[in-house]
Parts: sequence; C-alpha cells; structure tokens
Amino acid sequence: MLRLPHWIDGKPTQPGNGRWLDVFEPATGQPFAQVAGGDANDVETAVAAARNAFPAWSSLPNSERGRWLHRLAEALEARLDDMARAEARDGGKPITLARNVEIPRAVSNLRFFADAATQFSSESHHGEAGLNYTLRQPLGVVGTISPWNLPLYLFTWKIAPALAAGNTVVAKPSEITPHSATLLGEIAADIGFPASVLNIVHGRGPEVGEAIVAHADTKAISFTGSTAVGRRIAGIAAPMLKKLSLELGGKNPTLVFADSDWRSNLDVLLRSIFQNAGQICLCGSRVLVEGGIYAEVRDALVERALSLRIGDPLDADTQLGPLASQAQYDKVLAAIARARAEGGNVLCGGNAIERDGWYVAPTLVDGLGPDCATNREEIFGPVATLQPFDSDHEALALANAGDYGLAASLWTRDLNRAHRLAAGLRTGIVWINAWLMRDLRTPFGGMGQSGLGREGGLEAMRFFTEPRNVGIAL
Ligand code: TXE
Repeated sequence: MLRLPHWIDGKPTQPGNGRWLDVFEPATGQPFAQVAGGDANDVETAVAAARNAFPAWSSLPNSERGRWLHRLAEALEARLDDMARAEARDGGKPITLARNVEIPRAVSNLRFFADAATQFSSESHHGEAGLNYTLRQPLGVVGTISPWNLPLYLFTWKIAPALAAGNTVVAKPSEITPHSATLLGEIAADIGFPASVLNIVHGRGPEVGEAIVAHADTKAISFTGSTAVGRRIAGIAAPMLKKLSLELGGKNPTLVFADSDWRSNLDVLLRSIFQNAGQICLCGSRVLVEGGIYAEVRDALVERALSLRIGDPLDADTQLGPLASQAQYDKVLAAIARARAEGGNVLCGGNAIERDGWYVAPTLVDGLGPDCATNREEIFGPVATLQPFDSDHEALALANAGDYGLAASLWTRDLNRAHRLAAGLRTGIVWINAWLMRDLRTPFGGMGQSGLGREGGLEAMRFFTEPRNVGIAL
C-alpha cells in the first residue's frame, strides 16, 4: 500500500513512533494509502530543522527566495496531472475541478508570492522630529495547519507568503487528504529546494497540530479549519502571546434580487452552492430570494441541481463527487435529518446516494426561518436553504443573521442598492453579481465566528513579518 511519509530536512521521514494512519478513498469508502501518524517528537525534529535553516533562508536576497518559489511553481505545474489525481483520490474532488481550477491556483499562489517577495516594501514617515521608517522582518519558524477541502490550494496559500517573507515553515496538511502536499515535498527535494526550509509533518490534529501550536519556537500559526478547532488553537496560543491567523468557515448568504440577471447566471449560482460538493468555506449555503421571483428561482435551482452529473471523481465528466470523509458524510446526513425535524421542505435530494462511497445527493430545503440550526450552523456539504424576502431591509437582516461572517454574494442591477448593501453586510468579503472572484491582492478572511485576521496579498506578507519602527533624529 502507498505510504506517505513526513518531509523533514528535505528528506522523506518515517514517523518516529512507527505509527501509520489509513487514508481513505471517498469514492469507495476503502483505505488506499497510509500516512505518517506523527506526534510531538516529529514536530520537535521538524522545528529544529526549520530553526537551523532560518538564518540562511532569511538572509537570502528577496529576489533569490522569489526565484526558488518560481522554480517550485514550475515543477508543480509539470506534475499537474499527478496532483489532480492525488486530490481526486484522497479527497473525492472531481478531477476536472482539481486539474482546471485548484492545482493551477496552487501554482499561482506560489508565483504570486514569489513576485511579492521582490515587491514588498514598507513605509517611511517624515516628521518634525525626524524620519521614521518601518523594518519588516521575518518571524522565524512559523506553523501552518490546513484542511482537507482544498488541500494543496490552502497549503500553498499559507506556505508561499511565509516562505516569501523569509520564514521557515513546519506545515501540517490534513490527515484526510495528505497526498498532494507529500508530492509537493517530493518535488521540492527533486529541484533541490533548500532543505529544512519547508518541513511537512503529518498526523492527527490533537497530536501534531497542537504540538506545532504549543511549540515555543513557532512564532506564528496560520490555521484554516473548523471554528471549534480554531478556538482550541487560540486557547493554546493566547497565553504564549503567539501571532495567529484563523480562517474558520462560514454560513454564507446569496442575495438574489428580482432586477438581477439571475437566469443567465444560474451556472454561477449553482456552482456557488455545489462546487466541491459544497465543501468550500465560501459556498453560498443560504439563498435569499426576493419574493416576486422566489418560486421561479426555486424551481430553476431545483431543476439544475437534479441535472448535476454525480460520479467517480476520477471521471472527467463528474460534477459532484463524494464527501471527503465518513465523518463529513455522517455530519451532512445528520444536518439533513435535522432540517426535516425543524420542519424544512426538502425540495430535492435529502438522501445518501445508493452506491459505494460517501455520496450525498444535492439537496435544497426551504420553509425554515433564520433562527433554526439549519440556517445557523455550517453544514459543509451539498446542502443549501432558500428563504424569501420582501425588502432590502429584510434581505440584509436575514443575511446578517447568525454568528458567521465570511462571504456574501449579491445579485442586483441596481448600483445604489449593491453598494448600500455591500457596506451593510457583516462579512469579510462581498461579491456583487459574482461568486468567488479571485484576486490574490485582496484581503481574505471573515468576521465573527468566521475567524481572525486576513490572508492574501499584503495582509499575508504583513502577518508573516514583524513590523519594527526605526526613528532617526534629523
Ligand atoms: O476540521 P478540523 P474537520 C469545518 C466544516 C467541517 C468541520 C469539521 O464545517 O464540517 O469544520 O471538519 C487540524 N489542533 N471546516 O473536523 O478538525 C486537522 O488535522 C491543531 C471548515 O475535518 O478543523 C486539519 O489539518 N490542529 C473549513 C485541520 O485542523 C487540529 C475547512 C482542519 O481540521 C486540531 C475544514 C487541534 N486540536 C473544515 N484538530 C474552512 N474554513 O474552509 C484538528 N486539527
């Protein structure tokens, strides 16, 4: 059986405790590989390696670090097909999505921050007393913990700015989808990427993740995952006064107004609900529709949901694959049962699909108010609710209900309304007549229970550096 080791000090490394964890194929529900089940000792080894590598890596000229990241991007691009297959197998992600969208985006994460390394600069202030300038220096060893829904994409989204800014990294991919990050470790070694600058430690969250957070020598932690784990990480990091970035998911509203061009954007609306089987923190899981067009929009979405091609993620025609894990499958089915118990009308789906693996039918539910658990708790699956509204005021109140605040997508042709609502929505991101518009320069992250801090562009480079003030009397 395929075995996925840690990558520490530029070498494949066995877990010190000799423990391996099964990695499952969501399309069959059967194990197909094993991943190192590391622990605090492996983290210790990785942190020591990263600490040793820090002086040389941080003192390279920025352009040289940028060149290394460009080389890594190029080598990753050359392995696009292997990477896409790896993610389709261990995450159940449709291979077309991996091949055409997510792996290319992982490549662009590396390229973007490779260039950012050469363009990142800091402020200076001329004043009566003299001149102040800001030194921005790398932190040292930093830890990154990433989830299973966009494995390589989110892995690179964190390591790229960390490395570009001159830090060395101990990275923990999700134990559910460890394959693509392991391949990246292999690729880095193949191109002679400076050893120990990027160390990958596999294993379970409580053993490896917490050890990375709790280690005195990791100077910052960048985490994407559940709100519950984010809180736990914050609890460990706070007394250490450790810098934290937390991206914790959402319960995102999509607001569809009667004057919008919703008919010709049904594809986007459908994708916003069901892309990656709804396992993206940005997916719209609460569709709010203006009363006058409610029935029409509902019927059109149901019709399109029923036409999604469900199948083997390795098949290029598949649009909706299985959920990534048994735990996620159980969670989504329980959420659907709860929606029924709360009085929801299941408009389509509402069941597991009769075949091997962790498949759930695309599900739309209506008849539920904003206060029920179905509309307040993240489900993270192919499930969305629909609610009607009658005024801008009501739309905003429904959209802002609940504790999350990651993203909102707003569909209208009325420019005034669009800008007014964009300012009133309590989310870190608002898209107008769009969903998941991507520009790596923009701040990415959420408000409320969706997290703390922002990633992307300058925000990420700032997170991974220490700003220091130098004042000179003139
Ligand atoms: O996430 P976890 P899970 C949400 C989504 C999903 C739910 C549960 O609602 O249904 O979370 O998913 C590591 N200390 N999102 O349980 O556990 C873990 O090994 C340190 C939203 O799989 O948060 C993995 O690498 N690390 C989301 C990573 O945290 C720990 C993406 C995420 O896993 C840890 C994923 C601990 N104590 C899930 N426990 C998003 N924001 O997009 C686990 N980990």
